[in-house]
Amino acid sequence: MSSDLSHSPAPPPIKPRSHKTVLLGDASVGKSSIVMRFVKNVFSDAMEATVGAAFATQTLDVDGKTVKFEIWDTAGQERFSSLAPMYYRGASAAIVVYDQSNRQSFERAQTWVKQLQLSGNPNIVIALAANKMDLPERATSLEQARQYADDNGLLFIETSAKTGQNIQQLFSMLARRLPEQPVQQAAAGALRLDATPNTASAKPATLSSRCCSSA
Ligand SMILES: Nc1nc2c(ncn2[C@@H]2O[C@H](COP(=O)(O)OP(=O)(O)OP(=O)(O)O)[C@@H](O)[C@H]2O)c(=O)[nH]1
Ligand SMILES: [Mg+2]
Repeated sequence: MSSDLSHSPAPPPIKPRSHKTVLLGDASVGKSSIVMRFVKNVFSDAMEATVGAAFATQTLDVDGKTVKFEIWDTAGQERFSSLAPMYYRGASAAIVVYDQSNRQSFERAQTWVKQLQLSGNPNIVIALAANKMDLPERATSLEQARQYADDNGLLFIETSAKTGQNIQQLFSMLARRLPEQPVQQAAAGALRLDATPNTASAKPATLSSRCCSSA
């Protein structure tokens, strides 16, 4: 006897994979600007320095799967550096950002990579983002940065939060490397910046003047 499946209840919607992702890097390298571009598709020449950290979420469709990023955008100023472990602890992914026109920020990025590698989370996926590619000055050659990334098992990409170049690609690249197993993390104690799914057709959300700074 054949069964009639036409009245079966619809399967529950599949929850997107959720991944705690932390941005680290020197002050003013463009961490918050990268997050703003990814989450709201906007850029400001007058971003305020982040105080402590800011939190945002964004989903992205990659290869037919929806991935949810729970993003901790840390403050790069030296006085906040001791807070960083709180934000990268238990993270699935880290984006270490430097400013291509600033040599010191590349050195600082290497310090963050070392710290992440010693942090006791061997499975963390780390991407090195060479930001401000729209600027003509190059304080660090791309070859050198790419070689450093290869030697340390990091993903590497050149980005511009200003023009938007490679910002989606940065997160897609991470999404492809992240494990299937969802990682749910609590997100208390910081400004929340929820956003609509970021697909190719998604419209940019309106800019919040308080975005990405928990001041
Ligand atoms: N030309 C150019 N400027 C950028 C880019 N990304 C950020 N900026 C500018 O760089 C400055 C610092 O950007 P933020 O995003 O605040 O940098 P941050 O890394 O979050 O800084 P902290 O919060 O202090 O750690 C701002 O004036 C931005 O407008 C970029 O891709 N190109
Ligand atoms: Mg910032």
